[in-house]
Amino acid sequence: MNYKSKQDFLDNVHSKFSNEKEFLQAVEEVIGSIWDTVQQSQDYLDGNILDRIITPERVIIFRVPWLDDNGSVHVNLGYRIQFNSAIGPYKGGLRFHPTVNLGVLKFLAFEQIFKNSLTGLNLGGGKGGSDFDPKGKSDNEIMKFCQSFMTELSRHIGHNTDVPAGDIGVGGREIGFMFGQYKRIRNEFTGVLTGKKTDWGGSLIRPEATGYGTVYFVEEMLKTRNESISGKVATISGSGNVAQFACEKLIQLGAKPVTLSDSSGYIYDPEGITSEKLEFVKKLKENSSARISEYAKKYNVDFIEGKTPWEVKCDIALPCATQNELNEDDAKALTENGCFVVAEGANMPSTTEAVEHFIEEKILFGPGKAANAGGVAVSGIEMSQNSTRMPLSSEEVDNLLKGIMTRIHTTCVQYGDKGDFINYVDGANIGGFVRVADSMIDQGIV
Ligand code: NDP
Ligand code: 2IT
Repeated sequence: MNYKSKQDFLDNVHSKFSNEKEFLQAVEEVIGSIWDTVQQSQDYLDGNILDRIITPERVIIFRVPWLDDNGSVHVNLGYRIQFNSAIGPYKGGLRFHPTVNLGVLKFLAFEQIFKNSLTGLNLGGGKGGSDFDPKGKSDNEIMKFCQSFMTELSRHIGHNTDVPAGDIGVGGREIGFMFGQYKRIRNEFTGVLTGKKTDWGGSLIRPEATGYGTVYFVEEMLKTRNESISGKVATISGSGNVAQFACEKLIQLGAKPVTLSDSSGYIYDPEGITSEKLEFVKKLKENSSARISEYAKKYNVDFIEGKTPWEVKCDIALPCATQNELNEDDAKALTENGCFVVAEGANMPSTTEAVEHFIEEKILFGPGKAANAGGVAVSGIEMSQNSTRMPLSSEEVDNLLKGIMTRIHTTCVQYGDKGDFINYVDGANIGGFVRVADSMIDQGIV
């Protein structure tokens, strides 16, 4: 179908998916970047690539019943969005959080298509999860939930079909419970999940990969302005997996991270978060109910309740918590305070208006699908270690990760260079899209 204009296409998408607001936000951004590229290709137009790429190949929604420690029965919704397999098996994380719904998971799976393409590996796009809230649950309840979730999910995934991993609320412990259940049901030991512990098939550096990769991407962006990370002040949101390892790499490279946060508020440590203080955070956050405010008590710094850290003066800001956690006012506060680098460790943490502001101001803005692709890239490397049954050393994986982040940066420059500045949003969207679209054309109308 040929659309009269970009607006005509977007109006149609809006009318079809009016209650999936995060999905609409993600689609609108990608379409904004790729529209001209599509109009210039007769193959893309003839193949109706736009309608096909915004439509998931398959959406699975299922019941997850589980028993709590008192014997009461609970029911949550489980999901897996198998969005696009043009360049590889579906790949993407599982999120357990009460805000999970179809629109959130469709946005995440849609973003994942382009992110995975940018890694240069053979990974399709997928995402899944549940509205289950891990906070306040016992280990036994988490295990029961994970087993019930996997009992159904196991019918739909496989190491050559769809390979889930972690995301918000899903880390090594949950991957362990789900892997155990998959193995029991299918009687096979395969790399069906990534983010496994190293004793049973996980990759070294996978826990670190998203945060480290985001900082490697920042390094590449800074090089375009003959700058480096050393000596820069950085604000970080979140205090989970991505935030912790972004913080760790910043410390290693001589920057001064001054904030971390969670859904209750943020801590501001003007002296800088050191390796020792970060160890405290890692231990603290092994319990998902623990609050970052404990840091403020222990190290006698400010805890700012109910707010995000974007009001703090910094050179570099790394949103590493969740979607739409940085709005237009936050973006203005950041640039007015001199911040000139923003890299998204989280998926779509900046609102549409915030992104527009960063681009108008021509700062170094690395969108999530480029900046946080290191996590899924090392998941791809985990899959290849599982296939060859040959583990790599930390140094080997870290070097591969650096190489991939550098190549993603090069792709962003190739497609996003506007002469006087690099639009990394266009660069990532077009660079990620072209490979998937060409593969879809090669494979016919499927
Ligand atoms: P974790 O569960 O380890 O940590 C999540 C952090 O974000 C916690 O500090 C949590 O605070 C905070 N957070 C979550 N939801 C909200 C909310 N609605 N409002 C405010 N704060 C919130 O998750 P990850 O670190 O793995 O993921 C963080 C982000 O990075 C997500 O956007 C994820 O999609 C993205 N990402 C993750 C990758 C990975 O490999 N893990 C790879 C690429 C991207 P609280 O404890 O209070 O809930
Ligand atoms: O958003 C993401 O890229 C992830 N949560 C990681 C996905 C993966 O398969 O490692």
